[in-house]
Amino acid sequence: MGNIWSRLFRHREVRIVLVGLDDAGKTTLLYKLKLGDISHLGSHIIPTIGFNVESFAHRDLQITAWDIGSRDKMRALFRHYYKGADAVVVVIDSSDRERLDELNFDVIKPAIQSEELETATLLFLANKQDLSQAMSVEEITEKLNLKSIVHNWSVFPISALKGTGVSEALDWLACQLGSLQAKKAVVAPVRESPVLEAASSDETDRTPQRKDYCNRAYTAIKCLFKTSRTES
Ligand code: G3D
Ligand code: MG
Repeated sequence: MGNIWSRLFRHREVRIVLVGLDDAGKTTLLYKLKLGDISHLGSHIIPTIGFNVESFAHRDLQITAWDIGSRDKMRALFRHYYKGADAVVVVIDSSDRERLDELNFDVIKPAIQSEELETATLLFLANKQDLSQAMSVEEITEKLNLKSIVHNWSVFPISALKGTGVSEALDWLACQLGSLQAKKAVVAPVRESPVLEAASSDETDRTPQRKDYCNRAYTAIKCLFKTSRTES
């Protein structure tokens, strides 16, 4: 009995690898995921030499995340961390238009061509959305030609520094990796806030809220589709 109980409720362990160009925000994201509040770290996040690894729980998953140093010569080493990875998270500096080609050539192409990642899920994070010059998810999707990728993938806008968008992205990932709790969370109905409803008589005020519903609904549909495929 105890055995069945622990099999049903134990955290499933998954392994993810964070990659991207240097300065994209991988280490900032890792500590945001691990610690939640990172404001006390200030400028203590130093450029990564080698790797950082942290383990943390998200819903019913126990996630081990590897953040790999990515200065030029280190990028060739990414593939050594791919073996056994359930997912690769590509962190993108959305404010850096100049380096998208470099990102594509040095990081994305080798990842999608890697045999080790044939069945892995790819999550692209358009980081630094708090900056006014940040590219939108649509612009990044087009410029990186993400729609041509055959893996299970998605892209989310986030700010690792502020923490915005991170839990939505992680829920999508957890959902793809079989988290029952994440599936329940993304399919849960979104209630309109009475305060917002009363305050926003102007149609344009409601647009971001509607967009959020659309994103949630889209994630939910993708999750349900995934669930029915894995269960059948
Ligand atoms: P890396 O591990 O991918 O190399 P880091 O990147 O996590 O070391 O972050 C590089 C710089 O980007 C850091 O600034 C960090 O604070 C900043 N950064 C990370 N995420 C965000 C974000 O969401 N928004 C903004 N505005 N900045 C972010 P410094 O100044 O310490 O080099
Ligand atoms: Mg780093």
